[in-house]
This record gives sequence, structure tokens and C-alpha cells, in this order.
Amino acid sequence: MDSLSYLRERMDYDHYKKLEEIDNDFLHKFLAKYIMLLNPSSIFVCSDKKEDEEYIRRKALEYGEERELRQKDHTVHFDNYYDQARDKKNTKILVDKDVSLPFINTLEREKGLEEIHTLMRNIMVDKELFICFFSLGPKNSPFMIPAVQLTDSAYVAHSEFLLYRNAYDVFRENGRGLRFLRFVHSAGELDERKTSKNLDKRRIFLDVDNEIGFAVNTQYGGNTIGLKKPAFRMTINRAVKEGWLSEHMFLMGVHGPNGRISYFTGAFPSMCGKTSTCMLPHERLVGDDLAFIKIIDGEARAVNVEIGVFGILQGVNEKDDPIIWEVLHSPNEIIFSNVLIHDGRPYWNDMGVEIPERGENHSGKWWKGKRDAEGNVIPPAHKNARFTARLIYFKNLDKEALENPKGVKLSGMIFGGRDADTWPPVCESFNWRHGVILKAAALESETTAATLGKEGERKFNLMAILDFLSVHIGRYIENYLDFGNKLRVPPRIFAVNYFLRDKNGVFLNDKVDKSIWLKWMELRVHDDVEAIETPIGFIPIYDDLRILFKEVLGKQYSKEDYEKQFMIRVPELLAKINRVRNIYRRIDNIPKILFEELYLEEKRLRNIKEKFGEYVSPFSFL
Ligand code: SPV
Ligand code: MN
Repeated sequence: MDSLSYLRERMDYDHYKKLEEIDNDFLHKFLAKYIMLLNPSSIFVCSDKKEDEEYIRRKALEYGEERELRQKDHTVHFDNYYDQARDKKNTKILVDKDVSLPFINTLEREKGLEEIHTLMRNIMVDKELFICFFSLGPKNSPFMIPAVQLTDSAYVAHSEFLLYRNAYDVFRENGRGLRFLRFVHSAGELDERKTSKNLDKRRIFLDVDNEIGFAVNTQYGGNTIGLKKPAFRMTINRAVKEGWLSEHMFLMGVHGPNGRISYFTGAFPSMCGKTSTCMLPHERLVGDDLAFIKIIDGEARAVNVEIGVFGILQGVNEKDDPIIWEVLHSPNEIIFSNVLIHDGRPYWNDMGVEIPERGENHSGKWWKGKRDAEGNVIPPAHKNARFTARLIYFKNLDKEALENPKGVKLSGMIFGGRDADTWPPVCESFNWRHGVILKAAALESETTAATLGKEGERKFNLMAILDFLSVHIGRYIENYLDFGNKLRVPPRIFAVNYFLRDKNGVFLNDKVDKSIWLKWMELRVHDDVEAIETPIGFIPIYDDLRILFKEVLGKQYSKEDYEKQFMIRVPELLAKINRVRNIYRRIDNIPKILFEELYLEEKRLRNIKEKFGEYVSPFSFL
């Protein structure tokens, strides 16, 4: 039987019709194959019509994956207690036989497909399958990548309606020959709380070469929302093949003097200040998680891949995060996940208001002091509790930048991690290749609650992308180096560190200081201020920061603070170079430039150590 006839047999005519109208045999074959395998009891095909989206929302409630809250259009979703973050261990990139890639959890394609198909066979017999069409990047633009999602989770489909542009029209109007990504997800059997039950059989397998991703027996968004992190593995692969960049980065506009706006991307590992930076109330938000960067007319231009936010709640409070706070407290369509619910209202840790001592959370019925099976006290909300919301709700959204099919001109790229003792708060690289190697490819960060596993360990995390890397690391770096060479003027590359501490473990900066570093970087990309040359790059001049602290925050910035923060810590910097070099030395096919740049920086550091000692005041360089 041909695919269309099979599809006709399996679903109501209205839904079949929506598929038939798409002139793409490859799509029909794919759908027929997986419908046969998953064997759902019913099928719903989503077009871009509002009523289809409403149907999904209704189903999320009806099937109990979401519940209504007191505020209209607010819902809560719970993931299983042990399904609260990305599962790195069970996420695998499917590869050809005998291929192994450094840092990447791989599995031979044939074996992976067999395992996942076995797990998925008949998994939807008593479930409804949703088929949805979305786009990564703005539609009708050089950035657009269409995708189709199959899922039995109305929560996952609902999340995607908040996070991505509908693209059924793209499939219908340009179906013939259309190249698109494919995702197949099943939450698997659910328990009485409607959370995935068979976590021992949780698998996230990504066949990057064939651009198809699978997730099974999990609901957590980072595993299941196909267009988010599963797609990211595929777009990294495409980008490297095609000579552009697909990055784990926010995108934002920073206001400069005289109405000027300059755009920056920022790469930070999860929970290291990425969201709080791009959400700064006086700047312009474009995206908070994923960016595509391409060369258009010799310029680096960037877009947000998404149109929504799957953001962290922990620590979000009215004072520090006024914009997010307002979004969360208005009648917007929002999904809260893994928060505490009391009296129909959501609560999360460190939100700056009194948190009730009982309610319901990711562990079920909850009371203060409750312990889990391992004996750990369960906090009110999970550390990785999140909200899902559209960007249009955010007051500081740069709507034009979000929608511009040509993206925005990129002036600077920022890299930052959680680092207690090595990097200064802000530093500009000497040039593209210095930045790519020493700020981006040498990025390290302490682990956080965004992934399962131990927290607080310093880990190598180049470009904050290591969790998602799907190609050989050497090729990935080489693509970056080449990208800069093709640009008329490459974006400046900066490193920031919001987590520097003194010997007693006390943070050396305030949470709000990050706006100053942004303003300084904005001035630097236009050469409006000079800077101090150090062995690791350019750092700010004290007087420029003093003025910015006064103007932007109304704060006195003392020379003592500046000196402590911008001290060049030679032993720590040298140790870092050693760590990073040792990592790359063990890998084949790393561009030579990487070792050259590390060597040069090491030499510069040794020179100043001889001249000024181990801890060098920024004033010494004047
Ligand atoms: C991250 O952890 O980097 C996130 C959330 O953006 S997740 O979707 O889980 O990846
Ligand atoms: Mn992310």
C-alpha cells in the first residue's frame, strides 16, 4: 500500500486532507512508517489555525498533563520526580559503524534505531498522536529550517506552540522538495500523576545525519521538545557542513549613546546568567537560548531560532527580574513546570515572597521537611523548575529584530561561565582567532542543576555547547575560525564572569554589575573607549567603569573594587591553559592554531609574572 492510502486509512478525513495537501512524498512515507510503528488510537494533524492550537491546549488539560491555575491561561505541568532535567547519559548521537567522536555519547545507528523502534512499537495504542509543523528561525528567510513533530504529549505540542513559529503553511505551500527536520516523541506509559513512568527505558537518540530525533519515556522539555535541544544537534551539524554557526546563545540589543543599538550574542552554560543578561530591563531582548548566525553581504547576522522562552524560575524575583516577573504575573499563556502549587498559585525557590509550607510539587503532595526516597529534603520547587512563555509578552522585546528575515548585524559575541577564581568580570579578545580559542574554545564552568548529576564541579564546556555537540570538536572549532575569516569585520569576542569570588568565597560583584560590562562592551565595539592591554586581552580602564557605574546604576565604584576584580591572576590563568591544552592534546584533528594561541597566551602570562609577580594589578599595565 502506498503511504497516502495508509494515512487515509489511519485517520479522519479532515486530518488526512491536511497531509494530502502537502506535496512531499518523503513526509508521507515518514509519517506512514511511524504511525504504523507507534500505532496510536487517534491522530490529530495541526494546521496553523488557532482552533487547532486550542485543541492541543484543551487536550493537555483533558489528559491531565497540565492543570489550570488560578490565573487565566496559566497552567502547571509536572515531570516525574526523576525526570527533571536533560538526561545526558541516555542521550546518544547515532553514527555509522566504528565512528567515535570525542565528548559525544554515540551509538551505532543500526543498533540505536533498533532499540528505539523496539521501545516505541505500539507505544501509543491507547493514545492520541499529534502531528505538528513548525519552523526554526523566521519564516521566508535564509535562516528558516522547517520541522515536523510527532508526539503523544499534548504538553510537548503545547510548549512548541509557545516556542516556535507555526509552519504548516510552509509545508503546504512549498512542500515539494522541502528539506525538514523530523522528531518522534512518546512520553510512554504514564503514572497516576500523568508523568512518564518507565524512566529506566528513557532514551533520546539523535540521528543527526538523517535529521531525525527520537525521545521516549520522558517528558522533560529539554529531552522532548524536538525543535529545541534535539534539533540543535542537527543544526550544529548542518552549520558546520554549510559554513555558518548554530549556537547555544542569547541574542540581545544593547543601548549605546545617541540612540544607538548594538547586538550581541551570549553563550553561557545553563544557569550561569544567560537569561538574566538578555532580560535586563533597559536593554532589548531578542532571544534567550539559541541563535543562528550567517554571513549576509559580508556581515555576521543573527536571528533567534525561537519565539518563546523555556526559562529557569529559581531566583526570579520582582526586584532583580522585573520583566520576567511581570510576564509571570499577567494574564499571558504560560506553562509552569515543576513548581510548588498552593491554592492555585505557583511558587518557586528564592522568589522573594513567603513560600507556603505545603502544597503540590514535582514530588506529589508536599510539606516542608518532606524527604525523598534517598533521604534528601525536597525543596518547594525543583531547582530546574521552568516557565514556558511567548516572547511577545516581554516588555523589552525587540520585535523588529525578532522578525527581521535578515536578522540583525552582530557586533559582539560574549562567552561566560561559572568561575570562582580565574577570569576577570569582562575582557575583550585581541582578535577573532584569539577570542575563538581563548574565550570560547577554552570556556570552563562549574556544573549546575540543569543536568542530572553532581553540581559545582569545574568542567570544560567550549562555547557552552558541549552537551549538544554533534560533530567532531576539531571540525566545530575550524568552522568557527573559517567563519571569521569570511567576514569583512568579524564581531568582537568578549569573555565575562559573574561569579568571581575572593579568598573567603565572597562574590566580588553584585548581580546588577552585568549591565556595566554590557555597556562597556557596547562602547568597545565602536571604539568609543580605550582599554588596557593585558596578556589575556583588553580590560576596561578604571575611569570608564567609574562613569558607567555612576550613570547606569548610580553607584560609586571604588578603585579597590576595580583592582580586586580585574587583578590578572597569573597562576590560575596558567593552570587553566594547562588544563585546556591537556584536554585538546588528547584529541586528533584539532586545528594547530588552537595550540599556537594557547602557547602565545602562556608566554605573555609568563612574561608579566617575571615583571610584576603572580597577581598583577590592572594599574600595573598603564
Ligand atoms: C538548557 O539547559 O540549556 C536549557 C533548557 O535551555 S533545556 O531545554 O533543558 O536544554
Ligand atoms: Mn539552553
